[in-house]
Amino acid sequence: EDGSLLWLRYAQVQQPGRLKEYREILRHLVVQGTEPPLQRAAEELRAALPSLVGQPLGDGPVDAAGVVLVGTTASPDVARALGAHASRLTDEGYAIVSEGQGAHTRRITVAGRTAAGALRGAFALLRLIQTEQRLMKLAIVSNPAVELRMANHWDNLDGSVERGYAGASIFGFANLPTLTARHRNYARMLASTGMNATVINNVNASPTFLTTDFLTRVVPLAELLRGYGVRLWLSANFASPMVLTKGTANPIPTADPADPRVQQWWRDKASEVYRLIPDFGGFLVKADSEGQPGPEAYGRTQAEGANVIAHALAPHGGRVVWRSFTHSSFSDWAEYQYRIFAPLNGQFADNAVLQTKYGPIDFQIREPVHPLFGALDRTHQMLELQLTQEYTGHNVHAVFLAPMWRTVLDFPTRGPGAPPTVADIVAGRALPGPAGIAGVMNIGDDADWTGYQFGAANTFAYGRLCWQPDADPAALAREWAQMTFRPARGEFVDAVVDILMRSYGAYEDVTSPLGIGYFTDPAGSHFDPAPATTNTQSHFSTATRTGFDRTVATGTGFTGLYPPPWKDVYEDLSTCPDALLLFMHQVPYTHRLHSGETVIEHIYDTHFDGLEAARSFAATWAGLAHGVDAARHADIGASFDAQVDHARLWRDTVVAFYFSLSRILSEDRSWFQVGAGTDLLLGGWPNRFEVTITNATAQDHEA
Ligand code: BDP
Repeated sequence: EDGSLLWLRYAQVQQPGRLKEYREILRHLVVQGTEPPLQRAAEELRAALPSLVGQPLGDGPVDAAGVVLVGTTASPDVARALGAHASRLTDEGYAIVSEGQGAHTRRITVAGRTAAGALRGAFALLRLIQTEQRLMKLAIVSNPAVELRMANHWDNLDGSVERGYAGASIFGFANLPTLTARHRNYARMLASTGMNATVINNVNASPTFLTTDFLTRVVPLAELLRGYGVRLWLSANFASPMVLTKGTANPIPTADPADPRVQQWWRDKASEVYRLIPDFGGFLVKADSEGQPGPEAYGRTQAEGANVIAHALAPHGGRVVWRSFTHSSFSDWAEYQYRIFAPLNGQFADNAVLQTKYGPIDFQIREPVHPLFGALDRTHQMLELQLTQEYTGHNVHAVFLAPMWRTVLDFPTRGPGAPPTVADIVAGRALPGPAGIAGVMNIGDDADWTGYQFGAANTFAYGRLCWQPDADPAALAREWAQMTFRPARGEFVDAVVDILMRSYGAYEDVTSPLGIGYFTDPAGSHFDPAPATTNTQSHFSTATRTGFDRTVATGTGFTGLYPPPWKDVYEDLSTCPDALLLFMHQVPYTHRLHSGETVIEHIYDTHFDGLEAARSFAATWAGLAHGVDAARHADIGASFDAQVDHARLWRDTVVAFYFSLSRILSEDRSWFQVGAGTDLLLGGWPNRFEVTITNATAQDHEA
C-alpha cells in the first residue's frame, strides 16, 4: 500500500448487513451502448463490484434480479427505468434509480443523457458502495452546477512541474504518443470526482506545445481523456505566432493582435488543432505577467489580446481562458489586477473567460475575496484555486483547503447577504455563458500522486466542490477518508475528518494569522518563514505597529475597490473581520480584537496553538495504527512528524520576530525569552533564530 490507489480502492465491504444486501442487489452488470465512456464505465464496474462484494458478477439478462443497468436515456430499457427522472438530467448529469421494494430491489439503473453522464453515475454508485450506503429506494439525479470543472497543470516540456511537490510530470511529454497506465489512472481519477477539463501544460507556456509535432503526439491522450468525459486544453504562449514562424518562409515579426497575419495564424492554428482533436477545449493564456509576453507590448488591451485567440477558436466551439494574474510595480500589488481588468468589463468576446485567483495577492492562506469577481458583471469568469500547496505547506503540512474554498465560494460579492456569490458567478447564474473553476493541480509521478497522502483529500474535494459548490467540506472529508482508508472503522474516520477540518486553521495559526498574508520567503520556495524579508512588502511591522494600511482614509485605497457595503466593513476597524485585520489595516500591537485579545497576544498565542495542533495531529495519527495498513500508517506518520518540526520553526521565528520588535511580554504570556542572537537590527536579520521557551517541553528546547 503506497497510496497509489487514491480513493479508488475497492476492498470488500465490511458491515455484514450491508454486504448481504449488496450481494443480493449487485449480481449482474448490463451496459447498453458502445460509446467509449460506457465502455470505461463497464471496465470500472467489472473491476470494482466483484471486489467490493466478494462475489462474481454475471452478465444479465437485463430483467434478471440483481442487475445493475448502465446506459443513456437513448436506450429504451434505461428510459423506462428512469421514468420522469430522465427529464431532469442535463448533459453531464447522472441518475441512479433503484426499482423494486426494499430487500427485493431488483434493478439499479445508472444513467446519463450522455455516455459521459452515465460514466459519472458509475463512479457515484461506486462511491455509495465504498461508503457503505443503502442502495434501496435510490432516486438520485445529480447535475453539475458548474460548466468548466478544470484541472490546471503547471507541467513543463522537460517533465518538471512548477511549484510541484509530488515529483515530475505524469504526462511524459517526451514519450508521447505513448500512453501508460498512469495516464489511464489519471483520467479515472479526474472522472471519478467530476472534473471535465484539463490543461496539461504550465501557464508559463513554451510555444513548442503548439507545434504540429506536439499536437500530433498529444492526440491519443486527448482520445483517452475523451473516453472519461474530460476535454484536453493547452496553455498557449501569446507570442507563438512570432516564435513559431521565425526562420520559416513566412516569418511573422510580431504578435500584435491587431495584425492580420497574427489573426490568420491563430485561425490556422485553431483549425489544425480541431482537425486533430475535435473536442479540444481551448487555450489558457497567461499574458503580461512575470515575463510572459502579452498584448501590452503592442499598446493593446488585455481584452484585445484575449479576443484575437477567442475569435480564432469560436468557429470550432472553443474557448480562451485568459488569466487576470498580472502584477507590476503598482503602489499596492493587491490593486493592480483590478485596475487593469475592471475597466475592460464587457469588452471580452463571448467565448472568452477571465480566470482570477481567489484573492488579490497570490494564493495565500487567508486573503479577502478578489474584488474583480463583483466588479465584472458583464465578463465570463472562472475562479482559480491552488491545490498544489505553494504557500500552504508544500507536501509537508496537511492542510485541507476545502473549508477555505467554501468561504470563497460563499462570498456575496455585492455586500453581506447580497448576491451574486462567487459560487453564483462560477456556476453561470450571474451571467449566462461559459464559467467555471480551475484548480492548479497537486499531482506528480510520486507513487501517492500528491507527495504526501493527505494531499489527495484536496484533489478529491476539489473535483467534488466543482460539481456541487455548496457541498459541505466535512462531508467531503468524510467521503475521502472512508474511500481512501477502507476498510476503516467509525472512530478512525472521525479522527481523520477531525484532523482535516482543523488543519486549515492550524496552518493559518502557525504561519500568518489576522490576514498578515505574504510571510513566506518571497525569493525562495514560499515555504519557510521570512518575516523580516517580507516586512516592506506585506506587513510593515515596526516597534509599535503591524499590518498593511489599505484603507481609503489613510492607506492605499484598496478597500475602495469593493462595493460600498464591503468597503465600509473593511474600512472601519470596528467592523473589519479579525481574520483580515492586518491585510486591511495597520494597528498598534495593543489594538484589541473582537475576541478581546490584543493583536500581539493573538499572534503569540496562535503560534503556540498552531504548533500544538500539529502535535495533536501527529499524536492522533500515531494512535490510529489499528485502522490502516502498516505501510501507509508509517508513511503518513512521517509526514505528520515533519509537519511538527516545520511548525516549530514557524512558531519560533514569528514569535521571536514580533517580540524582538515590540518587546512586549504580557504578564500571563511570559513563558518565552528570546536569545541574545535576536538583538540584531531588522535590516540584517536572519530569518531563523533562537527562542527559549521557559515552561516548555524538552522538545521545544531543541529549537
Ligand atoms: C505564483 C507562482 C508562479 C506562477 C504564478 C502564476 O509563484 O510560479 O507562475 O503564480 O500563477 O504564485 O502564474
